[in-house]
Amino acid sequence: MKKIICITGAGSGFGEACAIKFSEHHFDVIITGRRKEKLESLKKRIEEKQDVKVYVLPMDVRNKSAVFEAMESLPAKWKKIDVLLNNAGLALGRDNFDQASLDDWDTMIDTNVKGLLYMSRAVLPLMISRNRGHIINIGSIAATQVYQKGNVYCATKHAVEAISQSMRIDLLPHKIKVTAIHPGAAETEFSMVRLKHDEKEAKKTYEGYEPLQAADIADLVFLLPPGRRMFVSMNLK
Ligand code: NDP
Ligand code: 8X3
Repeated sequence: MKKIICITGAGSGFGEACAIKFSEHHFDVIITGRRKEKLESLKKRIEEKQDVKVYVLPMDVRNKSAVFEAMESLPAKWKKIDVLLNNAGLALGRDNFDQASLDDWDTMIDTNVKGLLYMSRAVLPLMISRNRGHIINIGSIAATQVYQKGNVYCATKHAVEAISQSMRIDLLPHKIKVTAIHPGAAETEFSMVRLKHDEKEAKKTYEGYEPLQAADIADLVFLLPPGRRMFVSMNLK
């Protein structure tokens, strides 16, 4: 019987790289995200290469009822989730506090904080009933540091670290391990999303240093022993 990992935001970046990495290590994979076509394409690529199964579960983590209904809809075999990777998240805008868009703030809080909470609560009963499980939360270097014009994105990632610490304590009696991984800047769709598809501005994000790649994070997510916290920095050029 293969182990099962459920990954949020698996259509690109870290989530996609983690789906590939875990499939290479014989995990069956539940992949979630809003863009169904990205998930279907990933499923095809993985199943062509590896002797594993991929279950596509499109959802928006901000939609509380959709998250719970999606997990409930899983066939019994797929409910035996060993690892939940809370990865879906985004930054929107690089604006001073007094100028930032309130809608951007709402979206970041709803996705990075509330989405992670909903997913965790929807999956936890499945783990608790088996008295085992591992939750991995993707934070950011912004989980402990703030930078200019990072305001609410940094706040959401501080929240991810605080939630991870709480989970680690409260879920110990159920033998559920909790890991938080805090990457520095990595070259994914992240900057294009943050800068609203302004390619020139997005490229500037990585000037002066060598960004991490999604595969670097996937290697760490796979190797890190459960229950830890890790910071990952990028390299100066
Ligand atoms: P990407 O933009 O490549 O991936 C983010 C994924 O999250 C997308 O596949 C997106 O899929 C999904 N997502 C976004 N909003 C929602 C939603 N409401 N519901 C479901 N899925 C959603 O960026 P990364 O891979 O870089 O980001 C992954 C995580 O890593 C994020 O939490 C980010 O904050 C964090 N991070 C990123 C760093 C970086 O520099 N790249 C550094 C540190 C942390 P879809 O649009 O299809 O829903
Ligand atoms: C993304 C990396 O440095 O923009 O979390 O906060 S950074």
